[in-house]
Amino acid sequence: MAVAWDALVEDDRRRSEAALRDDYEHLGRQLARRGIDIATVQERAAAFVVAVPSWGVATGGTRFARFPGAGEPRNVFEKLDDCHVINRLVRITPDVSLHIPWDEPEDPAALRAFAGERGLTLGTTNSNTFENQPVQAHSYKFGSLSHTDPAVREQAVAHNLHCMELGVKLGATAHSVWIGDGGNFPGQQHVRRAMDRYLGSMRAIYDALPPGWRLFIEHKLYEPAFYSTVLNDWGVSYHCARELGPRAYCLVDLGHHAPNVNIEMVVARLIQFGKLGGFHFNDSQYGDDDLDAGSIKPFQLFLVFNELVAAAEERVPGFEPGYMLDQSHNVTDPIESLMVSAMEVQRAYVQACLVDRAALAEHQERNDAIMALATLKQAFTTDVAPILAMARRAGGGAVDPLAVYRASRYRQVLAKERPADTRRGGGIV
Ligand code: RM4
Ligand code: MN
Ligand code: MN
Repeated sequence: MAVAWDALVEDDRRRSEAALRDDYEHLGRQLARRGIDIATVQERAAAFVVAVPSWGVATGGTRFARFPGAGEPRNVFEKLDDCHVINRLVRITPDVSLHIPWDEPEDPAALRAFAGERGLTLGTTNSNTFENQPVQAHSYKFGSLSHTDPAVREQAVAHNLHCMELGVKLGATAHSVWIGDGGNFPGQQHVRRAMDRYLGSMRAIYDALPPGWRLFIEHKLYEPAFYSTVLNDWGVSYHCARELGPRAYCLVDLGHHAPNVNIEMVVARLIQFGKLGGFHFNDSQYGDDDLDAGSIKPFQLFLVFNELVAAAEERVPGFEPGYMLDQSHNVTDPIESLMVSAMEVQRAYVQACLVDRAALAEHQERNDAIMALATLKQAFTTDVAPILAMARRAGGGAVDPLAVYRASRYRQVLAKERPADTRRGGGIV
């Protein structure tokens, strides 16, 4: 469908030019007083990238209901069209993570070409053994990679091998495994044996990892198993990644921890132990809420990036985390939510780039807790919006992506091409 993005973006740039320049110059003077060159920070902002999840461009749902809207993507090609819109406006999301079999292409080469024409890469494959597919011999009701029945485990391993073979054709370089395995009731599972079985299956997957690829394993405290999960926290994830070998890494989804867990500490430890593979960014109030990044705990997001930027600046060997979003939208337009999240993650990164690390180190040496926190707060409370906007502008994106997107009426226009599934209550606003 033809939206005149170039014209809309041009309008937005013209409208905002004077105010943006004013704000940017003012911030530039403020930062210069702190010994920071705003142009250098802008370059770092522009170089930042975070992948979007193909599954995030469709409306999610809860275990109670899903409210599909008109104009939603109906297949992986339409999903990539939506991902293209996101990147067209925010300029920091050129990579898309695929979920298999939700995104299973009939012709992988055609899908890769379709993505390439839109300036997108397909860097990570995600396997799905947490639900049954219409055609499959064995059920995952009681688990997949850790199932008691070897036939179920073999089927789940085969699915992961398939994902990686497909990924090679798509140009991916990483495979990510999250399982729903666990127990809903005390006593349901022999906890140690389930772990042994999981590791056995993961070894088969690790051994088939294509050359140059990394394997990510994602822990989660609970859900869909409500009493225990097999890969329940970062410590277990770390142990498993170590057991598997040097190309296995831990993936941290911000919504997969117990309330109040100090996630930046988890991140720091995984960096220190050489096993931080990447992130699924989102935000949460209670559990795996999959809310937009930065909507509930922006300071926590900043503190996570404080660890990441420190590690990058210290050139910690092997430090090369992959940044991805993982969220689900029930009440917002997924394109808007993903744009907001990408920009919030970028904001936290840029704020972390402003931390006066020499001063922080000195306060830490002197055990000056007040000044150490003040140093972090100085960076966190700096309004870096003009830097982000200028980076987008220089990269050909929108100064105000939400405004441009709304002006495009993309979803309304698409509603005709992609009608909602009214049998499931879609389309009623
Ligand atoms: C899980 C987990 C996985 C994602 C699925 C859809 O909670 O976060 O990363 O693939 O949801
Ligand atoms: Mn996730
Ligand atoms: Mn999740």
